[in-house]
Amino acid sequence: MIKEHKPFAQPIYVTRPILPNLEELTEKLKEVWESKWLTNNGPQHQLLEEKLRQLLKVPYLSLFNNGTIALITACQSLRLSGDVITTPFTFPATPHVLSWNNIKPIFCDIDPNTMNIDANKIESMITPQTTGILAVHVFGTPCDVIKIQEVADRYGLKIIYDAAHAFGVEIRGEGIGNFGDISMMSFHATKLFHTAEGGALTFQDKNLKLRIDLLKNFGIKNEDEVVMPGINGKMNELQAILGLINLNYFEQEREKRKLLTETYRQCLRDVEGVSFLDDSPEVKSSYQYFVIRIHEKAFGRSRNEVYSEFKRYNIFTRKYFYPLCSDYTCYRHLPSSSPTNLPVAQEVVQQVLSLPLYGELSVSDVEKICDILKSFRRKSH
Ligand code: T4K
Repeated sequence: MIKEHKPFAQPIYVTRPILPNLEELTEKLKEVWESKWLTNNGPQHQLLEEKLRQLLKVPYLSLFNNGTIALITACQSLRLSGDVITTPFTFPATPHVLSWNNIKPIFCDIDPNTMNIDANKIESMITPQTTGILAVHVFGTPCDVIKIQEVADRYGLKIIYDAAHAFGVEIRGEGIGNFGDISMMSFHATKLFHTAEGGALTFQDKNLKLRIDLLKNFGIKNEDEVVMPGINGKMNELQAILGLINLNYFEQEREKRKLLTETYRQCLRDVEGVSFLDDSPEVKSSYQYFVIRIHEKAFGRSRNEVYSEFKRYNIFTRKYFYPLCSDYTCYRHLPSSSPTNLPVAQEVVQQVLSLPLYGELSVSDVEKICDILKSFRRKSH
C-alpha cells in the first residue's frame, strides 16, 4: 500500500543561507562602527581576502560586490573580444557577462554525464574570431580542466571558469581556483559560503592582481591618475564581516549537506527513471546542489509534472538551468544556438531538477522528500 504523505508544514525551498549567531555579528559590527570605515578596501575586506586566499589554496584573490561584476571584470582584465565559447546550460549571468563586454557567446554542447561544456566539442567551435573559453563548473562538478587547457594552449585562447557553484572544491587536493587563467566564485546568499551578495576572482598572475584591483575601483591608481575605464566592483565592510563570520560555519554546513546528499543517493539509487551524479574520489565537493534527472519514459512522469506535484507538498524544487541560455530571446538568433548544435543540452534541460539541499533539513526530511518523489512514479504496464 502506498503511504499518503502530508505536505510539509513550512515551505521547503531549494536552498537556505547559513546565518550566523546575531550576537557574533553585532560584535563584528561594533568593530566596523568604531573604525568608521565602510568600504574601499577596508581592514575587514583585506582580512577576508587573505583568509579566502589561504582557504582556497590560490596565490591571488580579489573580492567583489557580486559574482557577475567579478566575471565582467575578468573578461575585461584578459582583454577578451570577438567570440568566446561557452555553455548554454548555466545561469543567465554567464553569457550576459560576455554581452556586457561586447563579446558574442558561442554555445557549445554539453557532456551528457557531467552536464559541463563538452571539452571534446570545443575545438570544432573555434574560428579566427575566438579569443577565449568561458566554462562553468555546473553544480560544482569540475569541468574537464586538462582537456580544456590542452585545446586553449593549442589555439592560444584564454580560459575563464565560472566557478560560482564550486566554493571549496578541490581536484586531487588542488584548489579549483587554480585552473584556467581566472576563476570566479559567487558568494550570493544561495551559496554554500556567502556574504549576502559577493564574489571573488582567483588567478595565478601577480600582474593580473594589480590590473583586476584597478578595474574594480574605477581604474583609480592614485589621487592624480585614473589609468583605465574601471567599474565599481568593491565588496563593502558589512559584506566582508558576514563573510568572516560565515567562514566559521561553512565547513559544518558542507558536512551536513554531504550527509543529506548521501541520504538522497541511498533513497533514490534504485528508482527507475531517476539518475544523479555520484562523488568522484578525486574531487572534494561543495555539495552546492543536489540535482536529479527525470527520464520521462522510465519514470512515467515528466520533470515538469514532478516539479508541479512537489509544490502540492510545500516543496519548491528548481529547474536549474531551464531554459537554456541559447533559447533566450537575446541569444536564440545566434547560429550556435540552433538546437541541432546542442542536442545533449536540449535533452538534459528537460530532465534536471534541483532538490532541496541545506543544512537545516534533517535526514528524515530528505527521506520524506524521496518517498514523495517515489509516489509520483507511474509504472509502465
Ligand atoms: N554564474 C552562475 C553559474 C551562477 O549560478 C550565478 C548565480 C552567477 C554566475 C552569478 O553570481 P552572482 O552575481 O549572483 O553572485 C539564485 C541566485 O540569485 C544566483 O546567485 C545563483 N547563481 C542562482 C543559481 O540562484 P534565483 O533567481 O534562483 O534565486 P531565488 O531568489 O529564486 O532564490 C532561490 C531560493 O533560495 C529561494 O526559493 C529561497 C532561497 N533564498 C534565496 C534568497 C535570495 C533564501 O532562503 N534566502 C535568500 O536571501 O538565483
